[in-house]
Amino acid sequence: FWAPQLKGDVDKLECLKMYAVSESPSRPIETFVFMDLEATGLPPSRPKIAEMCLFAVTRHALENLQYRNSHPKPIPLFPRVVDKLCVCINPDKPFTPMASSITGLTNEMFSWNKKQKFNLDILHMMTAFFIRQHPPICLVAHNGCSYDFPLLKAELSALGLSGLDGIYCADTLKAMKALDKENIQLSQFIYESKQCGKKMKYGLQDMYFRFYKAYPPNSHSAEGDVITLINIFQQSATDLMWWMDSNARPFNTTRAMYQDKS
Ligand code: DCM
Ligand code: MG
Ligand code: MG
Repeated sequence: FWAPQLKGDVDKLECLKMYAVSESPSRPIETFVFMDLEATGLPPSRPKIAEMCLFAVTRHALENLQYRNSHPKPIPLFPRVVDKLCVCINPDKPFTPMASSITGLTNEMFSWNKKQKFNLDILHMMTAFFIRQHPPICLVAHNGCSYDFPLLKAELSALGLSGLDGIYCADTLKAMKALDKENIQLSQFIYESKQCGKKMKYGLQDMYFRFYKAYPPNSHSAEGDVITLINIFQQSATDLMWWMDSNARPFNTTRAMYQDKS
């Protein structure tokens, strides 16, 4: 009974320490770069990236969503003006059976298709992609603080690179939990869930189901997950952007998921 409470308190302390040394952007974020990574496994397996997808969407697009009339409520249309970068990366490490099964990726596919490893060109592609976006720029990933950001940091660190200068990052899973807690959004849904004694679920697919009453297509492909993330972001874009303006932190303050052994 005590352990989880203590762990929670330690997490809170870690968060406070982190916020003490990091700063949120001094002006509103102008570009949200939605990101998803597929990799060889979960954090304990020291995964390597196999696929990276970035969709850059402007604040303007998210503040001026168009809707398709639909019953019982209108559905936001996917933004039309979006820059996209999807890259296959030879992870040079065996996939765990689970990771291979959910992503549909195998090590053979990368060698058959002569795909290159994570190298300096990936950083150059990302940098060129970012230079074309209106700053401040914020990377957005679902569970990003626990998975995508530390993993990207680990891969960059392994190449001796410090990170992504001037880029912020924010985690939609954290944001959606925080907003639910503040009762800013979805109060009706929380009320209904509590009535049924159900625990709120915040996974990408659960969040999509919450809004669209169907499971998202192309789960566990980097591009499919980015599209799903944007679809759920659009459902409470104003609140999420507001939360990120004050809670985004510099990507470079991310701690690598693991240290390179070599
Ligand atoms: N992953 C895994 N096992 C799971 C879920 C995820 O090994 N049950 C790993 C492989 C995925 C990566 O995490 O490529 C990213 O997960 P997601 O597809 O949810 O973005
Ligand atoms: Mg993901
Ligand atoms: Mg994914």
